[in-house]
Amino acid sequence: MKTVFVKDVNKLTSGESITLMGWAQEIRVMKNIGFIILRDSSGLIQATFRKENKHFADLTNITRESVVSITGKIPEKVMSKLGMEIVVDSMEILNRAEVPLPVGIVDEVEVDFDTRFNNRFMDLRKPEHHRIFIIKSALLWGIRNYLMNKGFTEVQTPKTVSAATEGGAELFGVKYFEKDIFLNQSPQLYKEMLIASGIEKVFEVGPAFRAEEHNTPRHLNEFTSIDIEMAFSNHEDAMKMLEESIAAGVENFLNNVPEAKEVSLVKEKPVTPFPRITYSECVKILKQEGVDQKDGEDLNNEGLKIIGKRFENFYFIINWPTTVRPFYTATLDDNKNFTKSYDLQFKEIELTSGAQRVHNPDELKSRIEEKGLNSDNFEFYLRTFRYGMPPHAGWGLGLERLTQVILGLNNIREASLFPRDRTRVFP
Ligand code: ATP
Ligand code: AMO
Repeated sequence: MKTVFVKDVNKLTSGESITLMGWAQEIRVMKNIGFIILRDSSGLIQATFRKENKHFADLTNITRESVVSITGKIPEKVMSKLGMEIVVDSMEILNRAEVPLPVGIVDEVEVDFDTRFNNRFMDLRKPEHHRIFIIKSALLWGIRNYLMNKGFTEVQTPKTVSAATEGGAELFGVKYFEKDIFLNQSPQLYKEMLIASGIEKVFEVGPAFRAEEHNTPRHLNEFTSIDIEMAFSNHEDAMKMLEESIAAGVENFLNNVPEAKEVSLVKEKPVTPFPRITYSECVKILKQEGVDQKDGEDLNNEGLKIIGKRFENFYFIINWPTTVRPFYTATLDDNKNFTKSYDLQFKEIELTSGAQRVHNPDELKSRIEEKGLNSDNFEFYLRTFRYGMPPHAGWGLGLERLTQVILGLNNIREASLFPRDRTRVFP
């Protein structure tokens, strides 16, 4: 197993013999000296070959991006501009890369989107692309850790299902032996059913599938949903859990990923609580601004841009109208036209939807039917409300959206290793 990473070399003393393994990013041979710029997942180092070295001649045969193992010593005086150097004693070529490369790693030439994503394994060798996933991982780890510390249990629910949750239109149908079923849009019904099972606080990190018809810069057909559900809680409790989870995730990547501060738009742990604005206040502002915004309708992109300008980054839009929220959303105690719901926004982009849920089975059944859905299809879910279902609340947070907005990526696909969209199910 590889034991020394490039980033560790600075901690070693000169004269020490080490073996480094990685990719030959650049090869340069001059009359009396030659170099390989060796890259591994942690950084770049210059490997220097003196003419008398038996591998000096090999340098003319190595192709860019070949995988090599290099043993050598850290020199007394580092000459490399990279600030990291190893003077080579021996080298083994572990695997030779073919030429030409499908996409370059260091070349400045603009590569079109399709070429990049058709060759994603190479595209990810670029440190700036690789770093997105290190940050995404640290962000998720911070959120997970926060939820674990708050007593949540991580669960896994089925992705092959027989009922829609978030409305019928965006569903992928799947042939399942002799039945027609769907890929799950959200673990919504299952996380609520687990509340009835008495686990009380659950979270899931898993794929969610949406048959989005149009290619947009912020929609994927398969994304990672971070979902929570908590018993004996209301929407306010769930919002607090959300803002604290996000603050913990951001804090974790800022503290643990080198150069994260330079590339992140959010440079400090976000201050909580996040500001809140009601849907009705938004409508009032938009009407004043001359936007064609109707009461009771979703806020469109133009409107969200205007509202987003009023906040530095994260904020909640709360109390959405009942007409635009799913059947499981609880209504306000004093006004059935509005809900105990919220979206978390970052500027104009929605990151999370959440709410307190309906926990009365009769009300839930009517709400399903009011949305034009067949309540018989939801019997497996409804029955769990008839034998002791606590009041509960939760949210669903899109991990790629969160990564996208925090890093200011102009396309959500940059935050997905192998994105799925209307035209792409490859590689
Ligand atoms: P929802 O929760 O409403 O099902 P969502 O979680 O995917 O959708 P968004 O899609 O960001 O959240 O919703 C915000 C706004 O984006 C919507 O009000 C709508 O105007 C717009 N929008 C949603 N889906 C699409 C799409 N496929 N193409 C273009 N615009 C869209
Ligand atoms: P919603 O449908 O709003 O809510 O989805 C929750 C969050 O998931 C992300 N998201 C997406 N990300 C990328 N591509 C998509 N096509 C896509 N669709 C959604 C967004 C969004 O805010 N059951 C509820 C959650 C709940 O109430 O607990 C739900 O799924 O970041």
